[in-house]
Amino acid sequence: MTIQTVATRPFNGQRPGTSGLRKKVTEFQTPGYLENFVEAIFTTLGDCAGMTLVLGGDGRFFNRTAIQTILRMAAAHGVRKVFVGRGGLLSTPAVSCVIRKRHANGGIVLSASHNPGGPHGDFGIKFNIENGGPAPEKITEAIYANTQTLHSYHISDAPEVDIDRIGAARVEQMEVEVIDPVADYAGLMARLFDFDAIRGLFARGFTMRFDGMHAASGPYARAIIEGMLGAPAGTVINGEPLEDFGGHHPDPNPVNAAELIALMSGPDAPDFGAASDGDGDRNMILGRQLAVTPSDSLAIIAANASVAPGYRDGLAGIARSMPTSTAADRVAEALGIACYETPTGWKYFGNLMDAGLATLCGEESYGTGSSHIREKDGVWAVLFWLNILAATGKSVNELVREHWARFGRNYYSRHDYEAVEVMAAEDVMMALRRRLPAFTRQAFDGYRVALADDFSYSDPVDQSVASHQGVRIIMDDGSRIVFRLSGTGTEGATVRLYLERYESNPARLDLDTQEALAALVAIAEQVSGLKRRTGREGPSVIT
Ligand code: G16
Repeated sequence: MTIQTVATRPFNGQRPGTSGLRKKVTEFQTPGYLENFVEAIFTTLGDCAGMTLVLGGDGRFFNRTAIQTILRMAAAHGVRKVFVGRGGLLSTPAVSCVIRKRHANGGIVLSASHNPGGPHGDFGIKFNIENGGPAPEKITEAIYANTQTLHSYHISDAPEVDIDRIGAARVEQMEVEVIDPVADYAGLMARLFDFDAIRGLFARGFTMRFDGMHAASGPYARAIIEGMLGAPAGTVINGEPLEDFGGHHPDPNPVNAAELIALMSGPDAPDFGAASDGDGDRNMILGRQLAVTPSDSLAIIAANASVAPGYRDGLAGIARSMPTSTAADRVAEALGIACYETPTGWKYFGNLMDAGLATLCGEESYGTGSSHIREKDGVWAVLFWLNILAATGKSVNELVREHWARFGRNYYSRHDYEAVEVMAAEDVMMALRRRLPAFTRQAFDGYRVALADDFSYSDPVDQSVASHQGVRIIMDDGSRIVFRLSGTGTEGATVRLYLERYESNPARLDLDTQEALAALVAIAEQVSGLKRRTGREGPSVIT
């Protein structure tokens, strides 16, 4: 075994986005592309001697190849030990859990999350720091800067490590330990939630379907929900991770989890439905004929959190991303705790959780989590709902309706214009930014603008500032229109239009969401010319 120094060249476009570097698999297969980015991570880490890392991914195509490359590069950089999930599999929340539990210095997550997989799909790589969370922007920017100046990378020529068998191996001086991907995580869940109460729920005949979408969360859901909690076999569907996710888009929303939605709308619908995404960090919560919006899910979990043993002592605070609805803000107010508004990206929650300012965090993009780890967590959210259902004896529908009756309802929807021309998307944002000052106090079809700005966030812990995080138009009654460009797509640009309307009149809590938001949709078009500028007749996806 020897360590090789291989000449390389900087590649364009290796700046990490909302969540790491995501590109087409074919781009990652370009000789030196993956190696360059990994070398940049190790260069940013500096002296790696004595370091312990965690490595795993969502099992998509190229996962295994990337794992072997990264192991050989880690050895070449003097890393002391790497924990790898068996088969190269570790959900994103499990990576975070293992980093924290085993006191590792960080981890490398291989995933393009909810993006499609397979040879023509997407791949991604992300570095997490020792708190278990995504690296903050100062680190991702340093990694990017290093990708642009590297001329060589270092790699051992050692043979492949058998990652399918639990146990220890060596690459050069580096120890590799292949671990059960589920065990640490399942142990943590058992400490947070009342497993006896949930077991009782299933024993009484409660029915559920968990859609693993042929992605990373399947083995976790099977082991915990069917194995530890006694749900009947078959409760978890599509539970086998596949390299191409069975050809589907592993994004747990009503559009991409259509099979589950159809089941939950049918006459034989189970009591509870849930799904998770490619890397197991997103979640969707369903009752009979009801899809709970992620923003409502965060608010309902917050309002009922004390039923779960891990949250019995109360919440320090709640944090949500700016485009997420303000439903959680109302709960925080009722609980007398702070609610923080951050830019989109789980990395912005890390400091708040580390400083003990926020316990629960959530995003409109089907992400919910807490300070138990530093990633959002799909299976955790599902278990939290199960714990609430078991403790209250109420149905999902009852919980949601009672919540709206108490706090009012935040009608909410996201309209995505995917894969539009980059120039057209930038044009939309530039035009909006230019016109922002003119919007303030302007009246539009029954609404008056209270505030129009380009969201900027100043981190209360380290005072770092993130600007240009999305254009907000906030109305007098709290209704909001938000525009921003996605940072996770791999084709052209995606414009996201977020719409929110607050309603507290008990007679108007049961409107159709799109109808309730129609006036705001029309205003959004009037102020942005989104359809005209992108040449689209409407959004490609509405959630
Ligand atoms: C990532 C981030 C989330 C973000 C989501 C969508 O999630 O971790 O914080 O909300 O992308 O981001 P964007 O609107 O920029 O596409 P995931 O599940 O894809 O890792």
